[in-house]
Amino acid sequence: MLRVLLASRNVGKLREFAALLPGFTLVPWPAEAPELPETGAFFQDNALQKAEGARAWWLAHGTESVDAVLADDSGLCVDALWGGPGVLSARFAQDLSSYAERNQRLLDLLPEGAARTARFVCVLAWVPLGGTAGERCTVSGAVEGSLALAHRGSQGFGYDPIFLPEGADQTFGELAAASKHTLSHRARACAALRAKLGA
Ligand code: ITT
Repeated sequence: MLRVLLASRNVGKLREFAALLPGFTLVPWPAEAPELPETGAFFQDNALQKAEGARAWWLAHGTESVDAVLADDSGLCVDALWGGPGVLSARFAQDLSSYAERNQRLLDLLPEGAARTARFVCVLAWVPLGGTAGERCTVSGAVEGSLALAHRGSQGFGYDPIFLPEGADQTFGELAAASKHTLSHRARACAALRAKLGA
């Protein structure tokens, strides 16, 4: 079984990876490890930057052997906001202390009558440390949908309570995790990664 260092501090993502990558042993990013920079303009740049940063740190300080590093850069892209907050999703409305407030601010930014279409995007970067873990690569997944009129549900994390996946009448915040995993951006990216690795 491949041992994979997960270069993320987002506990919502970590919980999802545990469900979405059952054939891998996941090693969490240690509490004492540094914050990983993400200064790129695109999800792909940031995913690779986080994975390479984690790989370099692990080679110098890692306490156990891992076969590869996996990093995730993701976000919510709203058409009426020119794709924002997009790559800046983790940094949007940082002056507010809860996601309920940040979600409300995002809904309030939509001009009246504007299209509510949006999508979640996830790019995964895979960087091997050993010879058995395949090639360095990136894969992506997306799910189309729209913004709900108000925050609904307490499942998931982040922007889940305001995102209605296409064809559904429940937000990701109302859907059980197992249902989110049948169609989410992260589930699709994980499926692409497994296909690429033959795992
Ligand atoms: P790491 O870099 O440590 O992985 P992060 O939270 O900073 O954690 P990102 O830079 O990729 O991660 O930011 C993505 C943000 O987009 C994240 O903080 C959430 O607010 C949001 N997001 C991504 N996937 C999501 C999902 O499945 N459900 C809800 N919100 C999501």
